Amino acid sequence: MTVETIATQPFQDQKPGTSGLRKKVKVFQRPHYLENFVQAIFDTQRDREDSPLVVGGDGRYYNRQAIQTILRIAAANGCTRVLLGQGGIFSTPAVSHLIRKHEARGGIILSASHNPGGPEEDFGIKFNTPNGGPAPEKVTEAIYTATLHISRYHLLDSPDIDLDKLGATFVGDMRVDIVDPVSDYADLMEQLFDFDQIRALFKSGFRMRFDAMHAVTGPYAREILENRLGAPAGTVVNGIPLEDFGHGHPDPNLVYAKELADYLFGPDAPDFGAASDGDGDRNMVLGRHFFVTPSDSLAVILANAKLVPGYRSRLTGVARSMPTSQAVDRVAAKFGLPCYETPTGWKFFGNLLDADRITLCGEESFGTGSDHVREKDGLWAVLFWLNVLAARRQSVAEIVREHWRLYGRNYYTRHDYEAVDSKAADGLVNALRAKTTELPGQRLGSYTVDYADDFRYLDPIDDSVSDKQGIRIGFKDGSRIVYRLSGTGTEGATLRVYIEAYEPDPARHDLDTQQALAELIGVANSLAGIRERTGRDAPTVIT
Ligand code: VG1
Ligand code: CO
Repeated sequence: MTVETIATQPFQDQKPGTSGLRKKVKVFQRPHYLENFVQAIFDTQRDREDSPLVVGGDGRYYNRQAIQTILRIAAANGCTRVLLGQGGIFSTPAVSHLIRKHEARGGIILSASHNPGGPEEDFGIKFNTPNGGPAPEKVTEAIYTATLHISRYHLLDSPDIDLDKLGATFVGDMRVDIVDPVSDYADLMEQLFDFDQIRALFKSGFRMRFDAMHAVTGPYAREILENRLGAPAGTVVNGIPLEDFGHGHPDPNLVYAKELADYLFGPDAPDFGAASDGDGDRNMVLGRHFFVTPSDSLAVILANAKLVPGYRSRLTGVARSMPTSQAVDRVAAKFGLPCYETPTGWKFFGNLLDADRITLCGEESFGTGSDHVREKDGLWAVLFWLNVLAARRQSVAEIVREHWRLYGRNYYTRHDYEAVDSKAADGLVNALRAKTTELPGQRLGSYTVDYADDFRYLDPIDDSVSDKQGIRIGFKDGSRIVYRLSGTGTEGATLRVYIEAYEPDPARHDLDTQQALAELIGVANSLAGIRERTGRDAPTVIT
């Protein structure tokens, strides 16, 4: 076996977005495309070079081929050891855990998360640093810069390995340990949550459904919920990871997890329902006839953390991404805990977690997590809820309603306009940015603007600055409108509009969300000129 050095030319489009490099599979299949990006990782990430590299993905189409290529490049670049999930499978939080457990040099995760999979669909790759978390901006910038100057990559001329056979194998001199992707992660969950209490809950007849959406969490959920916690067989549905996610869109929300939502709102609804996304880092949580918004979920998790062994008496603070509703802020204030507001994307929580400034964090986009790993974690959130339900023995609806009575309700919605013309989307955001200076003090309908800006984040740990993170318009009564463009889409632009209003009065806690927010939604549409600029009459997805 020989190391070949292959001449290549830069691609101009390898700038990682919110969560790594995401493109159509067809783009990744172009000669040298994946190779260039992987070589750029090895050319720039030289910490702990003698430690293992963790590699795995969500099982989508092209996962297996990409892994063989990555192994050849890793071996040719002097990597000594790789930890690989059996079948090329690892959920994103499981990779994060293994990096930390083995003090690895980092990880390469192959996923386009909630985007569909298949030959015509999406693929993605991202590098996680030795702390287990997604690379911070300075690292992704370094990798991107390397892709712009690359002229060669190294490849070991070696045969494919069998990805399914557990145990050690070699690619040249590089040792590859193929491990069960589930067991270490399941053990970690057992350390954090009261499994005995949850087992007793299932014994008492509590029923749930977990929809793995044909994506990576199936094997994890089966092992944890059915094998270790005693939930009846069949609790986990769509539990076998498929390359095309069964033609589905593995995005756990009311639109794409409709089957689950219909079941939870139907006549035979169980007590609890949950789903996760392609790579296992997101979660949706439902009670019988009740949907929990992710923003509320984060607030309820914080409010009930004392019921969960792994968190009982060790909360240092919380953080939420900027567009996430301010529900958690109210709980933090009551507990006297600091609450940080970060830009969208899990990488921005990393420094706060590493410095122990925060214990829990979350995003409105169905992402919740803690300092147990450095990624958001879908099953972790589901287990947190199960632990709370087992300790309180109330329904999901009762718990959330009681939470609103105590703290008030933050009505919240997100409107997504997908595959919008990129120029139109940029124009819309630029026009809003230009308006921000004149908005404060203005009346828009019955709302008065308090502040308006394009969010700029100063990281309190390393003083790095991230600007242009989204237009925020705050009103005097605490309501907000946020506009930002997605950094994970692969077709045109996706405009996201986030609308939030605070309602302290319990008599007004049972309104329909879109109705409760109707006036503010109108304000958001007309202020940005969404129809005029994008030609769209209605959002593609309303959450
Ligand atoms: C979206 C979400 C963001 C999340 C990101 C990655 O980004 O809004 O909150 O962190 O996806 O999620 P954007 O830029 O499209 O709004 V995922 O599950 O990659 O892992
Ligand atoms: Co994901």
